[in-house]
Amino acid sequence: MVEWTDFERATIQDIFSKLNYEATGRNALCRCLVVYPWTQRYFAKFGNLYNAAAIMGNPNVATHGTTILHGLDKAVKNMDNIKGAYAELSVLHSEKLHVDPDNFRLLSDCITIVVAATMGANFTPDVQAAFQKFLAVVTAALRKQYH
Ligand code: HNI
Repeated sequence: MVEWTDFERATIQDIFSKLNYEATGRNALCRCLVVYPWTQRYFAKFGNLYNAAAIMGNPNVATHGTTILHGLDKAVKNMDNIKGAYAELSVLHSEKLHVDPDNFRLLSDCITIVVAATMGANFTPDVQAAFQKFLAVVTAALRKQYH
């Protein structure tokens, strides 16, 4: 089981209590699709992903970005059993969507960059350490059902 300090728990709750899910989700998924263009292969049905402007203006990308960020709520609410909380979602990404699990780390990095840009000076090294640990635990949980 993952051990969390009081500071880590409080930091994660604080970040998500102040999060703009729509803006953060859209910006993070856009970054992932632009910076790592091979990830676009999973979203063929989303329509025009031709360039960064098209991706930023794509309503399906915006909607899915919000879905992903709300997907993190499951971990925020189950800090002591993130692995169990993501078993079903891991199976979906592995067996139905066939998402290369390395992409979880890439999207997590994009989420971190967007949160850091939003928080500015408040995204201290201690806060970053807690947030990246949180996303690393989520990523490990999403990889768990891959065989
Ligand atoms: Ni992901 C669907 C959460 C990473 C590609 N994804 C979802 C759903 C959630 C979700 C929630 C909706 C499930 C449902 O409909 O029941 N995805 C997450 C989370 C992460 C993540 C929390 C990591 C932080 N997903 C990724 C990555 C990719 C990805 C890295 C590909 C690069 N996800 C998808 C695709 C779908 C999806 C594709 C289906 C979208 C659709 O509408 O068909």
